Amino acid sequence: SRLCRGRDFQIHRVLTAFNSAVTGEREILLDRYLEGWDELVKFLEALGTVIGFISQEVKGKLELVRDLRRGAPATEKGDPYRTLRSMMAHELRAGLVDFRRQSLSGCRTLLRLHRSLHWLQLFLRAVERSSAVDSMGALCSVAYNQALAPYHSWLLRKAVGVALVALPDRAEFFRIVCGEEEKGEREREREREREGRQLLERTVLAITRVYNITQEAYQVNGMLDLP
Ligand code: 1PZ
Repeated sequence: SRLCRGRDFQIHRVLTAFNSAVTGEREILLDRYLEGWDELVKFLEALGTVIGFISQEVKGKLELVRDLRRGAPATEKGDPYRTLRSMMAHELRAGLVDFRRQSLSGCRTLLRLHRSLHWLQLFLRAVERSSAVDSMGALCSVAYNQALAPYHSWLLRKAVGVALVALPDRAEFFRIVCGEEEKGEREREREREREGRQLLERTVLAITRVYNITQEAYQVNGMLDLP
């Protein structure tokens, strides 16, 4: 749309991907889920080089799941990596899920992405409620401490703290979310922020729906703590 041509990143693609990831049977389509993440990676990349290690991490996880999908293509018996539930069933049946040690299963890999979506939900909700005085770095780290830090080592938590200090300011953030070329005018900035907020709201809803279904699937299979 006209509103949201931000560099390479387009938030409506995030919205579309996560909306179309959910089927009528409350299945999560992995291809759509990964596409949603591809777009989020573009957003991360637009934020600057300091948080480059974060987008590298996400890309690595996306690649791993896609490699697994390519390695176990559809047959007449089914398509193992078509949906989240089919992946879980396939990997459990094939003994690929290790409950005691780190492994390279799709289940444990996607769990990291899933926890990151939790971070993203918390962060975006905080952005929605925020005002001009709140710094993006602060909103990020509050969400980080709640959603991801409990799973990270001390060293990593420190590195993330350093990376978050280098985040761009609010105006730049909304420019990326809902980019326009012109800058500066107060009225225009406010208008852009309003439009950005509306799209953010719908995106948060789509992500929350995907998150909740995914959470339930991990819970049912006792896989919320996969190492
Ligand atoms: C908008 C600014 C973004 C701030 C993001 C908040 C901080 C995220 C910190 C991520 C650290 C990445 C370094 C590698 C961590 C991995 O050790 C862990 C566990 O994986 P394992 O080692 O078990 O294989 N990886 C993760 O926890 C995944 C973290 C990804 C974070 C992505 C957040 C961005 C979401 C999209 C934003 C648009």
